[in-house]
Amino acid sequence: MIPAIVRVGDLYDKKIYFLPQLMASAEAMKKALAYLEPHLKKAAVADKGKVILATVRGDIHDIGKNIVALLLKNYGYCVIDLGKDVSEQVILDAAHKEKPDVIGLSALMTTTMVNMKDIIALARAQGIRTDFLVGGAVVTDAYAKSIGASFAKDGVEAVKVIEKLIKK
Ligand code: B12
Repeated sequence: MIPAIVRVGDLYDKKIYFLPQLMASAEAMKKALAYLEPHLKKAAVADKGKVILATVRGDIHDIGKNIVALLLKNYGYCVIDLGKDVSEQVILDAAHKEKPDVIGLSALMTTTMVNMKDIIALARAQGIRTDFLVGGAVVTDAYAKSIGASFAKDGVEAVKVIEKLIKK
């Protein structure tokens, strides 16, 4: 499904597809994920650690974040998914309240990935020392490092990185 949706993005880029096709593809992806979820092996208990996930403010792309959430749950993590287009304040309030082991942020647009930097800076200013993990098609390892976060390219890598962060 992922190569197919990436191809949709390419066709949209080339102006062969437009927003309706993009939306129809996203709907198909959501339905397919909902179909798969009950068939995936579930961890018996969510005791490996607590992870907050959110797509940053201004960004409504959540398919990738939802895949990361699904994988983390299957590997035994307690996931608090704040959803998409989430404001800095909501993320920080949740961090204070839930005291997670890791906060995962997703952004799919160059215009919204800059919000990750603000969230981390605000968190540090408020004394939140929690590790941040960032991801999303436009995010790179170099960008993550520059804002003081870890990076994972997909859900499988996210599981590995979070395991390391919690062990350290
Ligand atoms: C589907 C889609 C949509 C859907 C989103 C539906 C939804 N519920 O998510 C809809 C149709 C709503 C949409 C809207 C728009 N979109 Co759009 N969209 C896409 C598309 C085709 C696919 C994104 C996707 O789901 N990929 C599949 C998932 C599985 O991949 P992923 O998100 O990258 O996630 C993986 C990894 O990145 C990682 N990951 C993701 N999040 C996280 C988080 C953490 C913590 C970690 C560790 C890892 C991680 O793991 C995931 C699993 O492997 C992309 C093209 C592309 N190639 O990315 C454009 C794209 C992202 N969209 C784009 C644009 C411009 C828009 C619109 C502005 C269009 C418009 N004119 O209105 C709006 C944005 C509105 C907004 N404010 O957010 C551009 C962004 C350009 C840029 N570089 O900034 C892209 C790149 C298309 C393009 N080529 O121009 N879009």
